[in-house]
Amino acid sequence: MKKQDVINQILGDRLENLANPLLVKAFAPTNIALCKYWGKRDQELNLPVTSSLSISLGSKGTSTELCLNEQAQDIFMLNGEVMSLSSNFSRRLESFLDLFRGRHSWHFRVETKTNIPLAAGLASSASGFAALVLALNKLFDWQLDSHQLSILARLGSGSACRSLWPGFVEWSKGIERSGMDSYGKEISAVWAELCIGLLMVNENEKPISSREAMQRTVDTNMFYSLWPEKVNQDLVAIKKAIDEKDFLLLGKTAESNALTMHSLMLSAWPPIQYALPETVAVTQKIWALRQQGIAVYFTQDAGPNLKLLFLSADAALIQSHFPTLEIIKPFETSSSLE
Ligand code: 2P0
Repeated sequence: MKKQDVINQILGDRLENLANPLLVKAFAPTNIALCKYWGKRDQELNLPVTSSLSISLGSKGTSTELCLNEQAQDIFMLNGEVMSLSSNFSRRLESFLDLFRGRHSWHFRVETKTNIPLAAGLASSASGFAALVLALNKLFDWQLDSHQLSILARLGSGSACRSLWPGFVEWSKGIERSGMDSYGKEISAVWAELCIGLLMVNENEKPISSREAMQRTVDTNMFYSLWPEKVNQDLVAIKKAIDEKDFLLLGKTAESNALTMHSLMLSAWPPIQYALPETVAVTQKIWALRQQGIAVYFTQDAGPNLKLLFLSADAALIQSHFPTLEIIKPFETSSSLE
């Protein structure tokens, strides 16, 4: 099945809606997976092999302004700069927008502002596609529900389907070939004491995209067949931890899940290693702090940077050990997804 078939199924006649003449705006938070999405059962539709579970980072994310462009080409801006149409950023946006041009062949002006480092494994494409879908929904007045919006966001980037809500979100893998049952769902839980610390090790663009890295893992690693069962167990543990506010269970499970994902990449061929020497040094420091009885854990995505997990009672102590740490309290900011 092609992306356009899914769009047609969701939007039907609404694909021909006239666009709102005004500028519309939308915000979506970035999300960090506590149980990772790593591997697809359908590359065209970004359908995952397993479910995954994330936490959104409050006001950290992407704000997008969208309007029609009168000229016969798109204009893309990122953090105030006009992007070349041949850049990777523009090409990904353009091909996504191709799905929504309808018989009017609309062209768009998209102004994206993000307050997270791009391409540094901080899920900027997730909040970017989620914000764009929210903006399109407003521009064309589609009035889609959140699950339909989540499916559209997934077509841009898999993890984007988890970026439509604050707090914890589970992306159910679904079993249908169309992916109509593969979307994010909010988990209604508040954990005010939970902190995420962003520890930037390196802001350079990653050497290999997560899209390519996950496919290579699936294609070349015989141990990948064990990953779905690992995820099943971790999802149960993380949901229990959220339910019972059991931080040690949450931290241990999230860290183990991330380390398993990275060890699968290391044993793919050619091997993939996102960690830099500084990343390794920080993970060892975290393990040493735990030996001293300090409850701090980490997770790592497709990049060298780490996200630390700890509770607010330990925030000052953790900050003293990692002076450059940016601390986010996901449940403190009421992030508006207008
Ligand atoms: C996640 N990551 O669950 C995992 C963990 C990175 C590491 O989802 O190909 O940009 O667009 O569906 O969503 C990053 O992959 O990949 C990602 P596509 P995506 O957050």
